[in-house]
Amino acid sequence: MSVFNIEDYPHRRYNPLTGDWVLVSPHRAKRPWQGQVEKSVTEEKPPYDPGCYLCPGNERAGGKVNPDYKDTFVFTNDFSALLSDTPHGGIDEGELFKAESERGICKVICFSENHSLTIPEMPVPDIRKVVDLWCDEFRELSEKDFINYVQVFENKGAIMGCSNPHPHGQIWSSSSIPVEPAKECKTQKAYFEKHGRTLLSDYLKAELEKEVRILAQNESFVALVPFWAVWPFETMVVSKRAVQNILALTDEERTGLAGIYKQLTIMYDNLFEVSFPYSAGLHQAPTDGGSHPEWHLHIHFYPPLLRSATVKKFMVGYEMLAMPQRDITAEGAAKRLRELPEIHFKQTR
Ligand code: H2U
Ligand code: ZN
Repeated sequence: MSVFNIEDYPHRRYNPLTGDWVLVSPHRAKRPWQGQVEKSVTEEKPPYDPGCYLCPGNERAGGKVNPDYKDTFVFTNDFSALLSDTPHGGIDEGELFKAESERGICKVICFSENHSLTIPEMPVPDIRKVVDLWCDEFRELSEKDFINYVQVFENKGAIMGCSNPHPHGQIWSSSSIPVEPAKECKTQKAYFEKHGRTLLSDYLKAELEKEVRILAQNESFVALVPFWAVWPFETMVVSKRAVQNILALTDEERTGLAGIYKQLTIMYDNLFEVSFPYSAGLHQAPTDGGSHPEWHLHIHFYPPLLRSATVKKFMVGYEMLAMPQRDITAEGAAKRLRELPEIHFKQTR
């Protein structure tokens, strides 16, 4: 047998943020593809849709009417998964049956009054208004006694179960720290206690030296494909400064966040010349009153597409029963994304 190298041989990669592993099978990326590859169709949407529950002036479920807003608009989710007045309680029948009541607040955020836009098509100053709204909401929610974690996220595209193309995101905030951020709390704390630096500042420094997985950067943020990516074009945006949450960002850094979000999502749209679906969300320190010097603000992007505008990766079989697996390497994905034009494909037509 010849000597192992990471480009050609199956291996597993460690995710230091979660403690999970991913199986990488680079040799399989070379196999022929016989499935379908459909051409993307970009249907143009109107800037106002009378049937959209997020457009200004329209009625939502339950009869509430949206104001005639401009730019951003936030409201409490009409079908909130978490409620602020859930009574305290639970089930504790020993080791096998446990349940705990959970309190929280869920919000919906419209990014623009314009139904036809998405973030990569919005001007940076308008995306900055979204960042400012995230900050305002994060501050307000974090100040509540019973809110210990705030999850800001965006579900984009029908393939992700997104119910409406109007540009929007959500915030779910809760009393307990949810599963994924809880893993990152543990790993970042252990790393910080050992080294006195955040895990992601050391990781970012190493990635900036290696360059192979870097996609874009500005003064304040870096976009990269993490070494341990699971989804074919999974990426992360990491702040250059080790800040615990978005409230610690300077004015310039807030604009930097808006800028990198646009840059990255343009790459995504340009990859298959389609409005690229994904779930993305900010990971920030818990809002439980602790100072959390170990926490380092970052954003995960989990897009499902694999081969074309319609062929997505399925997390099935071995992945449901054993562990996640990928064929195209993180480095290969980074190279493809990095080499795309910087201008949105719609502007070149
Ligand atoms: P998606 O981003 O996954 O499409 O979710 C949109 C949210 O909007 C969803 O959580 C809420 C749903 O509960 N919603 C309202 O709050 N009011 C409505 O009139 C329809 C949808
Ligand atoms: Zn709309």
